Amino acid sequence: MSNRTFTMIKPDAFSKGHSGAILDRIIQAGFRIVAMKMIKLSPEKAGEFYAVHKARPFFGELVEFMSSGPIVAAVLEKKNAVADFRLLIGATDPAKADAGTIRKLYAASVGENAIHGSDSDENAIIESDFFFSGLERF
Ligand code: 3AN
Repeated sequence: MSNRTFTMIKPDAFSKGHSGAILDRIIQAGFRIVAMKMIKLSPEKAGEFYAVHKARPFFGELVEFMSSGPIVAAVLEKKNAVADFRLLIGATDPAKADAGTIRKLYAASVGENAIHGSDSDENAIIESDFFFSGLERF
């Protein structure tokens, strides 16, 4: 059980001004922000981040969306971080997300779903390293 996960507030939620409310929910749920930055991904960088989905039919759409505007990337710490954060954000498809989850509150569709959360401890490390270096300092 790891104690860190990685998140991005996606361009849809950022552009609608939901970043502050989403960060507040994350903090109120007991996560500590270990590192955070606002950044606009190039299509190349977005494609690299989502390389695992390259063969999926929605890959082009995903890369275009994720590079369409600023995002907030952050590393979060809490006991059982990966699983607890997936519960906090809710299902990939907001229509299937539980009441009170971040995606239920702020996401419009499966493509534009407001927030990312790592799906495993291994990916949490890979994704955190993609955006941040020197995390052991925190
Ligand atoms: P999650 O982000 O919940 O782990 P994944 O890993 O299945 O979901 O998908 C990665 C991202 O790809 C999703 N967050 C979403 O933005 C996008 N995505 C997934 N399925 C679709 C789809 N059918 N159409 C468009 N985008 C999708």
